[in-house]
Amino acid sequence: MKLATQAKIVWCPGCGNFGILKAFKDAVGELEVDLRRLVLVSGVGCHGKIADYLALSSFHTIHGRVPAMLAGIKLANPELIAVGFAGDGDAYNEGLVHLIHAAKKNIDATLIVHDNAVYGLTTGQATATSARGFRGRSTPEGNPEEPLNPVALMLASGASFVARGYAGDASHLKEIIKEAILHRGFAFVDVLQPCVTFNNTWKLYREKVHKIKDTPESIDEAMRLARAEDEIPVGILYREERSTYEEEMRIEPRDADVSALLERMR
Ligand SMILES: Cc1ncc(C[n+]2csc(CCOP(=O)(O)OP(=O)(O)O)c2C)c(N)n1
Ligand code: SF4
Ligand SMILES: [Mg+2]
Repeated sequence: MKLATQAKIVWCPGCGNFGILKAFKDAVGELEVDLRRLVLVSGVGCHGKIADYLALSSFHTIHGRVPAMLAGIKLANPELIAVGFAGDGDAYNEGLVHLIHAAKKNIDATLIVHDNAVYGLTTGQATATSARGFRGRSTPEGNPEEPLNPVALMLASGASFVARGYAGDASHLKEIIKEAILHRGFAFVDVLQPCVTFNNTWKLYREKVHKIKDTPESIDEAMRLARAEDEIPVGILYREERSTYEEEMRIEPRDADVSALLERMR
């Protein structure tokens, strides 16, 4: 099945979102997942448009509530494969509490965060992941705060799969996304995504990003990599097997074929 839609892509030329779109499409193609079971959720922001560019069932939800929607989908029908796309402002500012609780509960869903370290759609305000000193609309004199480390936060919150990807390496990101979708439990992927218009980090990432070979055995080692500063490690930093919230709640699987449901409603 073709995943592209008729929608015109309105992201700025050179935006890191193109790499994420490509990686996701290729991951879904290679996994050969049952597309009737796949449900997407996207948040508010430039990243949120990704749902318009994929011919799949999707919700475009309100700002910060992507993890809450993923939880709702899985509690309504655990047979569905739920994948969310959020922005950094979306997930790490507006919706931070929802993110932490989705990880803590171990909802069986994947969350991909388009982390451009800026509020892109609203033209360049600082978010939780903006670098100290970042100059934008809300911080003309430079951001006075240290950035949040979302990967370290997710490790501390109990996410059972934690990864960092890079939009400039769609092939490596595709492999991470495949593993995230296959993971049973909350799979979190923070994607370093340059915003050419309001926070152009291409040069920085080209110099500092480096791929890790193996996933660390311990959470302490994962945390050390998450907090590394001289270079930025990308790859799967942590994974563990743990029962999911849906299993603990003993939610009954349902028929995932939406066409049969629609037929019954006619
Ligand atoms: C509750 C709420 N607060 C603020 C806004 C305004 N708003 C719309 S898009 C946006 C920026 C989104 O930034 P981010 O989540 O980082 O996504 P990006 O545009 O960078 O992909 C904001 C603040 C909103 N829609 N809802
Ligand atoms: S404003 Fe930034 S994040 Fe939004 S489409 Fe343009 S380059 Fe991409
Ligand atoms: Mg952003």
